[in-house]
Amino acid sequence: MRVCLVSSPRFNCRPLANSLVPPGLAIIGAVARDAGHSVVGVDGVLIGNPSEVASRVAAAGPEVVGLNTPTTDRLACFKTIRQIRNTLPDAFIVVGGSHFTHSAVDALESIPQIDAVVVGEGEVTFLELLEHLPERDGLGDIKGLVYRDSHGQIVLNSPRQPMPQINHLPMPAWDIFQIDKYSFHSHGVGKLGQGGPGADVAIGVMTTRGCPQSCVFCANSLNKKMRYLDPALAVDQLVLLQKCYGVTAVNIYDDDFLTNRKHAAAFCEELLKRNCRITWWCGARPWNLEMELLKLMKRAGCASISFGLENGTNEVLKAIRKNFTVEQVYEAMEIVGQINFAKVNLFLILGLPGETIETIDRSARFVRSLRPLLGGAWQQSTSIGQLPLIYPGTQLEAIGRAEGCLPVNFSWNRPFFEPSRHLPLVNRQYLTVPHFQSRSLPLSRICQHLRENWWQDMRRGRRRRFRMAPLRRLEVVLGLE
Ligand code: B12
Ligand code: SF4
Repeated sequence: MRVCLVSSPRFNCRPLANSLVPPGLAIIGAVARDAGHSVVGVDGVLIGNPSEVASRVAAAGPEVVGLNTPTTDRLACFKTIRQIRNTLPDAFIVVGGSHFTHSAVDALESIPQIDAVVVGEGEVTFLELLEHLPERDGLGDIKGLVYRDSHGQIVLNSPRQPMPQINHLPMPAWDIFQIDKYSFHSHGVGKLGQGGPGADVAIGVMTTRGCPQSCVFCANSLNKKMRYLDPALAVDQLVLLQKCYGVTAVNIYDDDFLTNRKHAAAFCEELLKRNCRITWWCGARPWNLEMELLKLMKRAGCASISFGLENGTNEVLKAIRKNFTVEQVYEAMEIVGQINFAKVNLFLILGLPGETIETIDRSARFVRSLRPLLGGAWQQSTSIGQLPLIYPGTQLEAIGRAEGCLPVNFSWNRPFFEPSRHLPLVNRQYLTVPHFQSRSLPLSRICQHLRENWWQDMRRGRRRRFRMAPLRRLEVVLGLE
């Protein structure tokens, strides 16, 4: 089959170079190509305009078109799908990834141009789908597929379990995308950060799949089973990226790089053994960190770690099921602070279940108290206080429905805009995603509190940043800029 894999344009349909090669599409592209299909990629995110994306897709003459999108960019993706259908009336259009996985039936109901949704991990399901096309016979036997049958009925097949292991997977087909046109800001690490063509290239690699935790706002419900990539195979990817693509920095995509400390250490040892000198950064849970392992990570090229702290009070951490305490976070930061990483990011979300005005202030004070521990890393740090967004398939979606955050007839695959009068300064793409707010603490109250209590702090010398508040405001509140 001739397959074309397309990344979604951003929410505003403008080209964005400061992005990453789409990993989900790159891996299913590799699997399809290994099975003998002809695979091309179209960088929707770099092109921007949906009609332009559609004409590039049409030029490739595919029989199958595959797309994915984050929820934040989905409206641009839907436009692109419609344009592709106009130019290729007979192509089979299939979508996948987290957004469509958790809203599969809704997507087929709302967007008649879509033929099928691959739910969960796509490697095997997509391959089986290609084997059943173009006749479309036997689609009902493919686990993990939701599709429209020849009578227009939506058919929901039985689910596909996650693959037991991931060592057999090929290298992602990065080459089907214009890898040298991408650059992703690296939180100020290394030479990256310029963006645009010609800038240093950063790309993502996974050394594990899965996360056993169950944070209420996270869409990982189908991705709980841990799988570990053999460290030698993970390092093979880094070496290839460095040698063949000139990649200078790598984002380790693992949900928590430190879920299994032995595996993390083995990956670092392998990098050192093979003398693979490349800058990388990762995300981890801020608890129970080991000094020796962090030192090893630094020696192996880790420049930065991001921690999803979310809140600085134990009540809210418990309510959102983070499974660590502020005392553990403090201890963890005492250790991280001694390693001298270039950068340590602490991510916060304001207004999750259990939040009160008092916990917001306490969180802010707690995060501030970590500053002396992190020294220089903190100086460049970005700690994002973001308002809570509801993504499909999360526990927060159910909680949000009960709190009346989603309209009664809400659909993940039809246009939605959060009324912005209470959130005048939030990034626009986030207004396309429903926000969580509890009846006892509406977001307008949070914004009002920030304005009344922190406005002067926020104004001081930082006028240019105002547009992004309150996302940015909290950074200023906490003295992070
Ligand atoms: C790395 C990462 C990022 C990176 C890079 C994202 C990028 N554009 O490449 C950064 C930091 C930029 C990022 C940003 C965001 N992210 Co993010 N991110 C991840 C993370 C940790 C890994 C993604 C990944 O590479 N996975 C590896 C690949 C192989 O898996 P995959 O993409 O799921 O693909 C598989 C299947 O889904 C399927 N598949 C995927 N696409 C397709 C397409 C077809 C046609 C088919 C058949 C199959 C298929 O097959 C693949 C192989 O099995 C995931 C969590 C996770 N563990 O997946 C969150 C995740 C994708 N991100 C998430 C979110 C919320 C965001 C943000 C919206 C956060 C924010 N508030 O700004 C932004 C969106 C930015 C944007 N416009 O892309 C959510 C997605 C929720 C949603 N419904 O969109 C996730 C799932 C985290 C979570 N658990 O809640 N993210
Ligand atoms: S937020 Fe991070 S730790 Fe929590 S469930 Fe999601 S991936 Fe796991």
